[in-house]
Amino acid sequence: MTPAEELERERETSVAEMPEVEEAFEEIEVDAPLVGIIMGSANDKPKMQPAGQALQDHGIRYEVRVLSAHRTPEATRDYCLNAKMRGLKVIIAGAGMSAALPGFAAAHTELPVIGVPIAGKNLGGLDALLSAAQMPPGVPVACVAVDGAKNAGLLAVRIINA
Ligand code: RP5
Repeated sequence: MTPAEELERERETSVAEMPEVEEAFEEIEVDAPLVGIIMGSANDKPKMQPAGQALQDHGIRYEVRVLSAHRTPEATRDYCLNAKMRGLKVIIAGAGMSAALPGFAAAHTELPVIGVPIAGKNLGGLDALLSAAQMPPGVPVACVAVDGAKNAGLLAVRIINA
């Protein structure tokens, strides 16, 4: 067999094997998270916990990160830029005061972002509500109720199962 014929035979063999390889990959259980829950402060955890609970109740894998638009802007930007490539389908972003995390996240990803306004000491969460709900046109943020993390989780479930 000439070298050219050998090459051609190798090529045919590898092409013929591809469907089997693909099938084998499909069978591999990949437990990568589908939802990223991010929040501006570790102090937000108790109020964001119902989002994780709702996802868990529906068998949706998620991860949790403390990331802030103003305290850790570079880490937050990198997380959002890489989120889709890492296999995430939805980002849930919780923040108190007018911290801008949901809009900041939406500016750095094509994924759907669900904002959770968290009530702080002043203004009853109106500051956070407006910073998420009143995003200027072009950068969408879905916004649930103040302290509405449970609905954020349930909405993420619906988006993933749509
Ligand atoms: C926001 O500022 C956080 O989301 C938090 O709700 C608020 C206050 O943060 P801490 O001072 O409690 O860390 O960025």
